[in-house]
Amino acid sequence: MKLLCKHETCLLLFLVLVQIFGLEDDSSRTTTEICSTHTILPGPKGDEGQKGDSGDMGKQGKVGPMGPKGDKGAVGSSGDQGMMGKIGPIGRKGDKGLKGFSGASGGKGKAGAVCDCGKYRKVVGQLDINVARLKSSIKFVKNVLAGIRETDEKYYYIVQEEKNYREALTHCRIRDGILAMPKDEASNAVIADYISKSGLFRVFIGLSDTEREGQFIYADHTPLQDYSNWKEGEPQNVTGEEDCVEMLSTGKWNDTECHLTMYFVCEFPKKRK
Ligand SMILES: *[C@@H]1O[C@H](CO)[C@@H](O)[C@H](O)[C@H]1NC(C)=O
Ligand SMILES: *[C@@H]1O[C@H](CO)[C@@H](O)[C@H](O)[C@H]1NC(C)=O
Ligand SMILES: [Ca+2]
Ligand SMILES: [Ca+2]
Repeated sequence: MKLLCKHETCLLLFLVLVQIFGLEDDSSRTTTEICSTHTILPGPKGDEGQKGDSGDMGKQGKVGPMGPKGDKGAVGSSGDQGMMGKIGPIGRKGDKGLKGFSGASGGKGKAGAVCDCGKYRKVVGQLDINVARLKSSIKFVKNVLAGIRETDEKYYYIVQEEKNYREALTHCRIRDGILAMPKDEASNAVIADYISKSGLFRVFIGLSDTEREGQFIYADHTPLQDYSNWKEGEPQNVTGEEDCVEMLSTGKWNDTECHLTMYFVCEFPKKRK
């Protein structure tokens, strides 16, 4: 009993009893009562026991509290150089500087190469000729449109360019015409009116006695027929060089020198022969 009550088994037994009978307070008291009432008086103290073996190593202790802040350390060594930074924004435009001194004049240039321009010059020359011809043609057409006279058979046109007789002949011919040949009163009147209305005094007509003095022949090589309209006293062969004929604004004819220059009248047939 003594062993029973002092030992854990005794307590365990009482706990079992408590569980069985559901008496907490009573059972604890009962246990005490049981153990006290059944206690036997202790014996004399025993001899000191042998020294026990050293126990196992204890468990690792808990982490201690944080220690106090340490003293400030010495300045560290300088670090490596950092990478180059990004390019900054473009700055504002600076003020205009003062004008610099003018530099020394450059050296003389090298002599140019000789150009083989012969053929080009020839082409350009031909172009000039063509342009001149074209201009002449345009002027002719313009003047034709400005004023022209006609009969049933022919057109008459006064070219207002001063030419000598030969040039006048050519001028009419290259335009498929001929220096005007008044062969009757009607055509002579048309030309005369044309001259006076144009405000002119005289023009060459296609009549001359170049081949044989006194034998006047038209530009188409036909001789004077039954019509002529000489001014009184003409042809008079004054200088011996009056082989070409001009018509005055009155319609009268006068033999005159062929080298003189004046306007002239061309005629163009309406029907091609
Ligand atoms: C015209 O003059 C030339 C040169 O003086 C002369 O030879 C010719 O006989 C003259 N003709 C007439 C018809 O007078
Ligand atoms: C006729 O021709 C001659 C010679 O060119 C000239 O001297 C004379 O003035 C002319 N006559 C008229 C009326 O123009
Ligand atoms: Ca003559
Ligand atoms: Ca004359």
